[in-house]
Amino acid sequence: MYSTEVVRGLSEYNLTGLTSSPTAFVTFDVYKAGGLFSGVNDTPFTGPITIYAYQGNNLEDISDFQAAAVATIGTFNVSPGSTPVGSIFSFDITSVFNQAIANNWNSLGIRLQANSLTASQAWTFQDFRLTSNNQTTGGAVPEPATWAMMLLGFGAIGGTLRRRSVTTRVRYA
Ligand SMILES: [Ca+2]
Repeated sequence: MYSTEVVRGLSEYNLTGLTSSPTAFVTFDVYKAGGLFSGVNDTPFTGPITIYAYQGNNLEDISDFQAAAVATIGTFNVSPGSTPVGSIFSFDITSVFNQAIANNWNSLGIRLQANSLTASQAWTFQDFRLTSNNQTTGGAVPEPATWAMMLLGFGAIGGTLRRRSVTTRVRYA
């Protein structure tokens, strides 16, 4: 279920000690057209990717994909022929950033999502950073090992759902 909305792009920013800012931007680069693992999510997706903001917890965990979005930051399009590796995307998050500060959040999450992705499609982004008040905060971008664990997590969720639906079918047969 959640694997279909995963683009390899997720970051959370520790807001501790930061104050409201006249400008704030989130920026990231294209790392790869496709996923991180050969044979798994390695087909490039073509279409729009939406950037959502959510309340983070300064940890990379599976709840990052389930957390309710509090705002839509923007949308951009990707296609293998027209989105070269190294392309830089940057979006104004000033209002969302300042709202998070006003709400005393200690973490702001940014999630890239393409709802029409199939299980074999992905894009990989890297070097997420939040820039505000001339200070740059590096995003906690998952390392490949972390992603492997998360993919196992997705598999476990799928397995649970499948088992549940099989049980239901038997009961009503
Ligand atoms: Ca998190």
